[in-house]
Amino acid sequence: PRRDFISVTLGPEEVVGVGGYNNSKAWRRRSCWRKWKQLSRLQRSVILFLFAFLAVCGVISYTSMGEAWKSITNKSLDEQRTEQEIPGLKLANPAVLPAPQKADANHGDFPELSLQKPPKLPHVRRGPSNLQIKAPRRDVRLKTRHDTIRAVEELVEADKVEKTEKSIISWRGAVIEPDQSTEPPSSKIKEPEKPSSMEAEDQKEPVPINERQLAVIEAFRHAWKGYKDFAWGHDELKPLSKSYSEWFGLGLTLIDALDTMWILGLKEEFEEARKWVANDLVFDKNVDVNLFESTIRILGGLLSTYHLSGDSLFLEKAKDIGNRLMPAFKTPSKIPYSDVNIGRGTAHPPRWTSDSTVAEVTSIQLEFRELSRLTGDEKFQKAVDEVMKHVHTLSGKNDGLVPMFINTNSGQFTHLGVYTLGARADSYYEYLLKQWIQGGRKENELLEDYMRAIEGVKKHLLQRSEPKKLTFVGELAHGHFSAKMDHLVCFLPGTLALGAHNGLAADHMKLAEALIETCYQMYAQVETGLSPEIVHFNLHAQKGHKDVEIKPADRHNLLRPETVESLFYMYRFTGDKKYQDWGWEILQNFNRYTRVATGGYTSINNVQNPSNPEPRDKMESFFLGETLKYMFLLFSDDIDLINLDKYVFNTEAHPLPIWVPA
Ligand code: DMJ
Repeated sequence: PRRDFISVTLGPEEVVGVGGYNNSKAWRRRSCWRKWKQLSRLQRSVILFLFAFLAVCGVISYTSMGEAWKSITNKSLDEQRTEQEIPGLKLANPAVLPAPQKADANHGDFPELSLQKPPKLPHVRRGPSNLQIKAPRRDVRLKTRHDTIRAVEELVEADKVEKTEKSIISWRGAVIEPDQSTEPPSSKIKEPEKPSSMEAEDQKEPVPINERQLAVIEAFRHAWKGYKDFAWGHDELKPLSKSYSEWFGLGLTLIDALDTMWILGLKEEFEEARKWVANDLVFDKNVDVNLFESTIRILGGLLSTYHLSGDSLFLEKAKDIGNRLMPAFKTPSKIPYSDVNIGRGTAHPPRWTSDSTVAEVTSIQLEFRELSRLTGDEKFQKAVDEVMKHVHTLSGKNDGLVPMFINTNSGQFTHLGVYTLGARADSYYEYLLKQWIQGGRKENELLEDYMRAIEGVKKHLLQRSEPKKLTFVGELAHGHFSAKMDHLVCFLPGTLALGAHNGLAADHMKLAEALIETCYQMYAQVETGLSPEIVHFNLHAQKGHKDVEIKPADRHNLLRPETVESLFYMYRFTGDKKYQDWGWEILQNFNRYTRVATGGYTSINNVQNPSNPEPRDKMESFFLGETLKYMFLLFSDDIDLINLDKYVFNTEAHPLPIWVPA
């Protein structure tokens, strides 16, 4: 059925010729070859030559291109790695530091660089290492070898500084700088503050100790020998009977003397005393102590020794005694009791009254406030601030002058109408000013009370004696003026001078100058050249009478510090050498009439009898804590030996840091 078609068989050429399509590989090969055959011999030679030439060029360029590509690839990898290690830092040179070379040699290599001063090391703050701002490790571009070497040296130096900063707790026979930025206590409990350390002072040329200071050191050693031989670890030396007396049984003289030894540079004695504190000072004792006395002598002494030495042992002990004294504040009025049993944690007033002494409850503030600042525990400061705030508001003052007693139940002054700058009121005035200074001169109520009180002194208590017209501070009892002045009042010229130094009225300095002259006369007009405990001034000229009269009951001398203390302030602020000379006279008279040959110094009963001053057989702890310390400072011409813009002395001569130095 399918037979009606025509079959035609064609050769390859004919198929193409008729326009048919064939793209097979075999056909294409055959076609190229036919074309090549159709070329002339010359044409074929030229083409072959061109192919050969291109092939040679290709081989050569392949080799060099490969190298170039390889290096490009490697470099970018290096850069990527460097970027990961030091973000933002691109090194122009390979990241390999050349070996350090001497600066000079280096300088020769790079004549275009002038030799610069060594770069200032970044300031590293004092304080616990974890709080220190470390020397920044600079992300610099190290452009030259010179720069590189300098950078390495800087880092080595910075590391050295860091290590030194961490390890500073060094013996220093004298001055120590408080931390530049001590802060008032915060409300949060924090790590203990590091003590004001001393490196700045250590870097200074030490001021040589002069002859008079050496004499003080000798006197101290003599006193210390007596204490060590006959009273070691007890409260007070009895140098004549070669024994001791106990008051609290807490090594009072030893603790009071710690910072004096530090300031005088008595390293061996200090180390020995430190060992006693570490091994034998125990506060867990069933013993009644006087809150004020143990605060100013023990707490104050431990705190200042901590600041001077940087040794945390003293802070630990300070915390312990501070805590044990706190029960004193548990009274209906929050005015503390006079006595505390530091073992039992109970407190009470004296047996015969529920009153406390005004000076006592208002002269524990510097110490408790500092304890709060150091521990971060505000309970200490709160308790003592409350007392000051309360006293600030009380009635019963007379132009800023306070009575001598305050009741722990009612919180009111008692025994109204008697005003003195002496016993039972003295350090109230001193601590108004000193708390204001300690806190950075911001607490206006304290300043107000201080300024008002000094006006009160001027108005009610100042008089002039005859014949020398010495200005003195008497007492007022129910409207009657008494020309009686305790030696204790001789703290006042120093305090007035300190106030004037801190910017208070210039007439305070004038008054200080007049009063220190009087205090000196209380020594100079007496047969032994030593002041009695109390003097009465003559208000009327009488033939053959001096300015100073002494009653038989008042003619003892307890080796008290107040006049020497004020001489020290006066010399510091005026530079007038007469104050040093007066102090020198007093030291010589202590040596003449109170020195005990076998060791120690003694209080005497009669300053009017040079042939028999009647030794009392007792060396008070404040002779080492205060009197000799102020002597040593008075004879020094180094204002940085306890700089008064950085430290404030408590009423027992223990220097505590000013929180915001002037
Ligand atoms: C010291 O304990 C203190 O100076 C106190 O303020 C007054 N009495 C003695 C020194 O005389």
